[in-house]
Amino acid sequence: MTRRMMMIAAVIFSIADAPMLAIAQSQPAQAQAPQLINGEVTKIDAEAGKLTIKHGPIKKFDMDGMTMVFRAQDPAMLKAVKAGDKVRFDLEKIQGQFTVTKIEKAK
Ligand SMILES: [Cu+2]
Repeated sequence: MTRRMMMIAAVIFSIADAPMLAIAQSQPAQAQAPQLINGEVTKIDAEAGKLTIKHGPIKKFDMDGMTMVFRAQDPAMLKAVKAGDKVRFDLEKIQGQFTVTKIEKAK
C-alpha cells in the first residue's frame, strides 16, 4: 500500500514538474534574441534557390567577413531582395548547407 502510494505520488510529481520544465526550457530561447548578420547581396540565383552575400563576421560559425553563396530557405526571399541591397540576415546550417533562414533589408 505504501509503495503504491509512493508510485502514485511519483507520477503526480512528474506531471506537476512538466510545466516547470517547459518554462525552464523556453527561457534560454528568449535570451537568444536573433542576432542578425549584416551583409550586402551581390547576386541572386533564383533558379538554384541561392543568393550571394558579402557578409560581415559571423560569430556562431566562426567566420570572418567574406563573400559567399547561401541557400535560401524560402524562395520568396530571392524576390524580396536584389543585388546591391544592404541586408540583415540570419543563418543556419541545414543538412550541411549554410541556409539563410531570415533576411530583411537594412534600414
Ligand atoms: Cu562566410
